[in-house]
Amino acid sequence: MAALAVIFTVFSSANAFAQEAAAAATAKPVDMGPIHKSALFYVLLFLLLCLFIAIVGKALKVYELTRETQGKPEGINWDTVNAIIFALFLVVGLYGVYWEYSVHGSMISHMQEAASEHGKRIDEMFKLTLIITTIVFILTHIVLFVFAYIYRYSAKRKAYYYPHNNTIEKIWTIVPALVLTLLVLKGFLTWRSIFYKAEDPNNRPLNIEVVSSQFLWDIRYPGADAIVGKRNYKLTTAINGLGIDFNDKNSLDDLLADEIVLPVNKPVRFTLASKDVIHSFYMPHFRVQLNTVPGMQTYFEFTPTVTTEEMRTKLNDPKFNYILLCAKICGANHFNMQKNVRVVSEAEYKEWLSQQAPYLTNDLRKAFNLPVVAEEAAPAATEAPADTTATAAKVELDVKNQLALKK
Ligand SMILES: [Cu+2]
Repeated sequence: MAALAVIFTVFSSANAFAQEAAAAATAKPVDMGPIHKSALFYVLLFLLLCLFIAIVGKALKVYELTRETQGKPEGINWDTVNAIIFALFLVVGLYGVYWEYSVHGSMISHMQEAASEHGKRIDEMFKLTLIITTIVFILTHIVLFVFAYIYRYSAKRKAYYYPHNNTIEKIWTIVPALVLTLLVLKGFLTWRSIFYKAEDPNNRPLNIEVVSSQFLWDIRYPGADAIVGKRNYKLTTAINGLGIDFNDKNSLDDLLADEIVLPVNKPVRFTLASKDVIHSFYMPHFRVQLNTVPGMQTYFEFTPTVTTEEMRTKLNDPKFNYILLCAKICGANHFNMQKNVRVVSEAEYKEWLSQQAPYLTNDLRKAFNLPVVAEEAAPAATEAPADTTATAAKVELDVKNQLALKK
């Protein structure tokens, strides 16, 4: 009864925590509610099963001890019982593998086809590795459990003394080494083909800088010069959150964006950096993932091949959107660290880009001793930064509120 009480206490407090977490989450990309509940339900079921087995075990122990005190021979042959459990475990386990592949395996095809050039190669690697490891997993487990069943203890049989065999040692060293070498080599070549390709002078990549911080992504697009200017963390101030160096001419026309918009079939090169801890730049539909590391820059270049509209038609889902997520648990609001990604035609991209706000405001011009621009000269430009600053301030406030809620 005490054990049951403990189980129920754990269950109810964990459930309360799940509800609290759900309430704290303002933006819920995936509804985790039912999954939490069912996982806890199965944990509870498992603990009850353990309790049941323990009770049966005790009862059997009493039965054995009674027979012993009465001078009768052993009632249950535990070697045979264990051997049968091993065999059953194999059958149930193999069925579990089959079930897992047939039910959850379909999630691989639910994860939409790669929407980038290199993504297909990543998927090939994934499938090849999965096929090889599945075959090895099934064969080794059949051998493991079948041997445990066949060679269980028997009083009629004497164990054969077999201390060493060089041939077997060679086979089980060389075969896995060969298979692993092939997998690693293929992985290495795939990685190389993604990262070290000759640049096409007629189709130079679009440069975009993404800076991560707890719990935001800051996106900077280059202006007409197609180059994103330098950053220097020492220049970080209240009005220059990214520490952009406006002494670098390339920075002057840089633009601040609230979402990532990419022209289709054009290579794009992301320069990644981090302001605080390690985050991970993850765009699952494009098979792109790379850490953003404080103190250094990382790069990922790829070519998106399917527009958002095309993907919506393909999936028959008018609400579908590509997404950028943080794939490194980086703190309390890690789950909320995401951005919308849109892949559009070249014309739509240019139209969108022309509406983005310049990073350089008059306040920043003063700070860097640059000539201040008259207000009426660029009405859109002066209006927009104020707006984005307000949005940024609001997001920051939201995050603080959420942190306060947690406490
Ligand atoms: Cu993060």
